[in-house]
Amino acid sequence: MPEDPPPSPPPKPPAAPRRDSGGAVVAERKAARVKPPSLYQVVLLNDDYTPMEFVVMVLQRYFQRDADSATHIMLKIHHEGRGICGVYPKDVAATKVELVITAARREGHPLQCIMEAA
Ligand code: TYC
Repeated sequence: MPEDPPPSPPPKPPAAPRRDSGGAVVAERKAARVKPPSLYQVVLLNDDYTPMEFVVMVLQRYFQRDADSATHIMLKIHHEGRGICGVYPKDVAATKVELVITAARREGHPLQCIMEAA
């Protein structure tokens, strides 16, 4: 007759709370897991009235594009109807949308700027 496997050892009691050298109980907590912020893309939409130069200026001023990159993105929007200006955490994306729309309306342009989950 084969022997039974040895019984598993009894469960260990919970560890005693740690005490510092002065005898105080030291509270320990796992570091909170911090989720990376969810990202949003800021998108410009084409229209028939906003001047190309204004869109290029917006891309340079609010999205840190150089002249070539800004022109390229503007032309893509002009031909395809929309284009991504950049991808940012939610609050940064919302601020950029607000700044772009405020600047456009101040100049009387109908430019549309939106944010979408990336
Ligand atoms: N279609 C505009 C024009 O011909 C230019 C334009 C480009 C407007 C991009 C908006 O997001 C835009 N003047």
